Amino acid sequence: MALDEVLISRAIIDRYHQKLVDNLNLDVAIVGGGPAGLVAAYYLAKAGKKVAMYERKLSIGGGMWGGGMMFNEIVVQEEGLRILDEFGVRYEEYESGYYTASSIESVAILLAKACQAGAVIFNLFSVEDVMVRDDRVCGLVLNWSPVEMAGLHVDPLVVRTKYVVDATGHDAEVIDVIQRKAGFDLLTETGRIMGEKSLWAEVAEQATVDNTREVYPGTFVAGMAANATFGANRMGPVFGGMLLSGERVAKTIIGLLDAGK
Ligand code: 48F
Repeated sequence: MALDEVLISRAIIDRYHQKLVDNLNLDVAIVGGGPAGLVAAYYLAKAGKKVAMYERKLSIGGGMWGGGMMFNEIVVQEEGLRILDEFGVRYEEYESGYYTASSIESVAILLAKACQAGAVIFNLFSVEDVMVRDDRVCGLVLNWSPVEMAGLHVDPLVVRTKYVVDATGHDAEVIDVIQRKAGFDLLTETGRIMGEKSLWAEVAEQATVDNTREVYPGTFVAGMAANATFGANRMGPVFGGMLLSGERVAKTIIGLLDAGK
């Protein structure tokens, strides 16, 4: 069959344009495509919510690909296994209570399941700001990552959303913008980002789940961003807390949306 190069180009442009237009008004916008964001995207989409994810990098998966120090295996503790089971990620017991999974298989399956559940993923997008109305975040300000990387002076575009999930990892970038610009205290003990503490796996893993909450009206934190925001420890390459945090933020927001909030 003859292939028309211009038709190939038009197909890509048309389909992508449609995807952008269809996702200008969201139930939930997730910032960051690491494990916490991917799990959240899956559960939200599975519940029928309109959810889009924005990831700065070309590849989705955040810090999960690299396992621990580029050894591409992750450890998941007992509590996180039901999430691996839900997704169908294979794992093996290493010693009692410690399970390992391929970091490559984990990212690939979390991503595939999130997409197939209906989450729409925009890679190469950087969230540079938020929109705030009546002391509530109601939108994201987006630009191409290459624009950001090149330092080009190009104005952004905007999407409207009922809820935002900051799943940007250690830097809690969305909360950082809110802190700088919104002129309103965060819902933390100090009213500010409290900052991540040093590595302590056991304490950090439970804290990630406990800290998965609303930190500014309309905005939740999940994954490592939750511990950075609420002043808890980092945990290293144990991933149960990340998975459970993604589930928790999704279930909380589904409850709010279903209640018409
Ligand atoms: O860092 P990341 O994997 O976050 P996570 O889901 O998982 C943390 C673990 O990977 C690991 C750990 C495990 O125990 O501590 O670090 O909490 O993924 C965050 C993603 O957000 C993207 C970034 O490129 C990464 O892929 N990101 C960060 N800021 C922005 C962003 C932004 N402003 N706009 C778009 N994407």
